[in-house]
Amino acid sequence: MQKRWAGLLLCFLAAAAIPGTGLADSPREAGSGWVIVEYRPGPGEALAAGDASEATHSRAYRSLPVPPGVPADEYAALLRLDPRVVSAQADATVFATALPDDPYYGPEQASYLGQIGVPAAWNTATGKSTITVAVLDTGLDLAHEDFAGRLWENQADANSNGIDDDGNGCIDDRYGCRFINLDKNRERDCGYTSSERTGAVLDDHGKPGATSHSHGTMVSGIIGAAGNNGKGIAGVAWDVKIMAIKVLDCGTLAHGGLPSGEMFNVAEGIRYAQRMGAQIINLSLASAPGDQKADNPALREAIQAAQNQGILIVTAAGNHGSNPSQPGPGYPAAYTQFPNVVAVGSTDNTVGNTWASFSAYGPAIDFAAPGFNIASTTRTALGSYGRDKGTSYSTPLVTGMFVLMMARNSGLSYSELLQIAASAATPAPPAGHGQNWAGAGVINIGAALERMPMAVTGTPMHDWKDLPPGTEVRATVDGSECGSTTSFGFGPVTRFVLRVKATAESAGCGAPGKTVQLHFGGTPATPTLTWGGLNADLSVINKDISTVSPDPGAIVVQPLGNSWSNIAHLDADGPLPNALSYLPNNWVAAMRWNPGSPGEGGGSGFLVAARSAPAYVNNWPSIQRYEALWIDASAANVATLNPNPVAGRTVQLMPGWNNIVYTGTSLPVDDALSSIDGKFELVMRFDNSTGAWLTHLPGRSRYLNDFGGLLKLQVYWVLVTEPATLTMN
Ligand SMILES: [Ca+2]
Ligand SMILES: [Ca+2]
Ligand SMILES: [Ca+2]
Ligand SMILES: [Ca+2]
Repeated sequence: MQKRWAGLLLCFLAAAAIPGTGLADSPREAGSGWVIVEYRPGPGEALAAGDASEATHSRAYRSLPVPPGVPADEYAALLRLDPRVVSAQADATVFATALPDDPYYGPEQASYLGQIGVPAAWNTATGKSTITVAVLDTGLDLAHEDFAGRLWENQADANSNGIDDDGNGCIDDRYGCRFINLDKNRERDCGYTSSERTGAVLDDHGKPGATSHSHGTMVSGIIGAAGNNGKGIAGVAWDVKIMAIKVLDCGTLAHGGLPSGEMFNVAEGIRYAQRMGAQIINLSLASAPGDQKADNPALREAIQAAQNQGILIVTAAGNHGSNPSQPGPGYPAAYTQFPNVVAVGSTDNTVGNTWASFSAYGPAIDFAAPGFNIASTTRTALGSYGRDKGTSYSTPLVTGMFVLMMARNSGLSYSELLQIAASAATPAPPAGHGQNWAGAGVINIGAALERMPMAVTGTPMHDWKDLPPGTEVRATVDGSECGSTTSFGFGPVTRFVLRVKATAESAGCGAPGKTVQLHFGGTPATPTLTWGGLNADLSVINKDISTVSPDPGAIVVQPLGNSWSNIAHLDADGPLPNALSYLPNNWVAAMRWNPGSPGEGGGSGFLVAARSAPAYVNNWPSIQRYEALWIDASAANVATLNPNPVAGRTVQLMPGWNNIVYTGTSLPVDDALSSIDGKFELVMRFDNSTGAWLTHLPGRSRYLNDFGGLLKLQVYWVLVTEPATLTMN
């Protein structure tokens, strides 16, 4: 069986332990929520003559903190109303360059990580523990100090009972799984006793004193060793989960101490990684170039399945570049038919990131990354930290880049990530052989992060009801056009998928602290979106964004139908019927719903005020502003002055139906009624013009509800289950 599968070669050359080193500094901070205000010079603040050349300095700029709960832009708009204020605008958030305090960062890593923009990338993303990278390699030192909290775990089989509890084909696979065939050499040199798939994923590469060792632990550390923890090195991603999949043995004498494995087991490892939820797979391994046995259907099917699920496979080109007869990359890097397979070559980062003469080359190479003196974690028993060279170690730098990109925006496809990484790469200098060795170029992780767009998906709405397919959806930032698309029908709903450009792609567009304004059909929508700073996710999924009918102006017009209409009393408090003098003269009777609480002995019912009946007929002597009433009249428009209700008005609601005048900001129903969350079952509105009842059932699909939001100064019926205080802001 084993002979059918090609042997694998590792893509590293020689490792060395790192000597002791000093500490790097670690300035870290993040600011947000400030408004820059420019005040006019007041009396007695006239400029001194000598200051004329520095007029801008003599103006009074001040930085004011934004009050909690208030969008910075709105606070700035408020301040601009002050006649003493010349200008006020929300401050952009900037971040100090966050350098990690890991002791080997400065002396060992800063040079080559600086060349590929990693410190700049850390201004906006340092990783995310929700992202899982499967490392198919020699395993991992699970107890290493720089992997504390970075181990992916399979909770469903996190025991040692010898049983595959979760039926995933691997026994006791708490941290990952081992896929290695047993043979005589492995039995003798590695101490393996079976080919069984188990959770035995400890890195066993190298013996004490060996010049090379800990391949899997090194590869994993480059991707995701804990950063800024004051220990060892910093991974490109300070925070990520590593799934350890052992497909390479300890390095048998038969292979000169080089770890090896079977391509079939690599395919099995890819399938395991996919099943168990990895988003990226790192393969710092390759077959010998030209070994056609390595191109097998099992491997192709596993890669295809990973591609179908949007999983990136980042794989080493191999170290055969110095052999002119077979310089090409081995498999799986050699596959060009799978766009999710990213083949990585090495630069010589000690000589201007030129081609590293060991690095395999050919059409399949997609990116290059530094490959010399790459520092990382080693097995604790062998000294914990070391450095090495080879495409094995360029590959995890590229994997780390994709982790940071996914941390910055979780909503992009792998092909979008690849396109952004390619556009951000630094063109590579040509090599003497004249062939492609770096693909799109040398990765620039900082530039890639700066180019990440905001991804917004949802439904374009007006008053929180779907607008039709074909609606134009646009985004602006400070008035600059930063992306547009057209909505489309998706079953019964309307959808859009919008990319909002970053300022690195289109000047004036997104940057930390900036406000993104969406427009549906040319109308500004609410709420606006904020371009987040450090470790904020730029993916916005299904947030309710809507254009909203404008609030009533100085005059509020309410339509009456023929017969009964439900309107808001916006005029002053007063005795009935005189207080209703704004109604047409033909009104007959008015009623008000009086909610009651049966448990407290009260009863619901209508209070009545007839216009020209004897006083003893009426049980409703006076009305107050913001009461809702029914009026029996003929069709007309009723106009009253807008009382401009203040925010924070409260209404006491009783179990059963309540008829209210909504005086808060126009909002989606759930937001408008958040103060009685969980206590209301149904909201209704009577359309006076048509005489129809409209309903909104919380939790029901939006397209089945008649309305989706509460609009300012409209009248609603709310069915509540218990006494509740509604606050309208
Ligand atoms: Ca299992
Ligand atoms: Ca088990
Ligand atoms: Ca560390
Ligand atoms: Ca490729």
